[in-house]
Amino acid sequence: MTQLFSKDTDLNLPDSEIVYYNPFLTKGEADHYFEKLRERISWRQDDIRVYGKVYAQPRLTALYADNDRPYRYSGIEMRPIKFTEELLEIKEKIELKTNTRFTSCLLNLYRNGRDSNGWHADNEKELGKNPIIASVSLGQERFFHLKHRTKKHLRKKIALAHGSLLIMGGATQHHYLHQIAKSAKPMAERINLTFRVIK
Ligand SMILES: O=C(O)CCC(=O)C(=O)O
Ligand SMILES: [Mn+2]
Repeated sequence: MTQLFSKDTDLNLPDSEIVYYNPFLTKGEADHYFEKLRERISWRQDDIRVYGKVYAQPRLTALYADNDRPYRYSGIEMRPIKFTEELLEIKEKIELKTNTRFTSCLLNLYRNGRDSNGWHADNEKELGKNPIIASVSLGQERFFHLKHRTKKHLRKKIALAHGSLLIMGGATQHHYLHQIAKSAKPMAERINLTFRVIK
């Protein structure tokens, strides 16, 4: 990881390759993209199936891509919309930093502290064996929790700042789960973009 990416915080968690860049976007860029994406993305709330029960997903989502390959998780199949101008601009900045061509972006809108994203790994088979995930955060700072699947002492939580970029690569998804937990504190909206390579 440290060879791949030029600088910033390496999380130094065993069995993972995770780097946090903050800031990645300037405050002006981050404010601009938050406004544009809030307004222009086709946000939707899907039903998910967990242990046979159906729930409304606790956040809004959208899928954009440069192809029409679907993405399936939690019993949902999402079909992508063509990348918008803003997403293409952000994608290009990330590609310069990571030397990777991303095909798709899964977006999340957390409306308040009750919205969340439960423990999971980004390990769907269409992402391939050791997926690289590039995650941009805009708006309300929220904690991103990581925990090792078997070594219980390996856990970390990091506050994802407005305009930051978190990259997960290597074997991270095999060994770690991540989540955005609910919070009882008053929280404004947060937009998260996860750029992925969908095969
Ligand atoms: O909102 C975040 O920072 C994480 C999103 C996430 O893990 C996902 O969409 O798979
Ligand atoms: Mn994830």
